[in-house]
Amino acid sequence: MRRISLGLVLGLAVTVAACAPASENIPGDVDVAVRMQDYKVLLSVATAKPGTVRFGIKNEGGMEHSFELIKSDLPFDQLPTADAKAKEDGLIKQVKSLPVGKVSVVSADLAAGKYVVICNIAGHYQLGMRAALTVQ
Ligand SMILES: [Cu+2]
Repeated sequence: MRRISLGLVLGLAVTVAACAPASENIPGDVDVAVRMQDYKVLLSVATAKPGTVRFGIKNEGGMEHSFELIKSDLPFDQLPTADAKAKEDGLIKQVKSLPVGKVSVVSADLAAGKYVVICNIAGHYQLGMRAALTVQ
């Protein structure tokens, strides 16, 4: 009886571990590490050099997020919105869906200027998922 219980407990523990989302790491050699949280966007740097910029984006939150890189001279928290989303004028790069715990690496060829990094899942931009990036 005792053995059966122990087996059951171990079986459950293995099942729980298997169901937990795998957490990936942002590669160390990216130019900008982007950490998506509920509801924040944290950038490892505020500026990047013109040219090819590699972004390593991790969803550290507890729900689906997305990544959008938008070129805009507007303040990062004042992009126009419609239907609970930021308008995507100036969109340069996007990762439409970033599951919990996952990392996505994207490159963009960027000219000097002002950019905004956001999550554009409905409501998330307004809740604070936005950050400014200057290329110079
Ligand atoms: Cu989001």
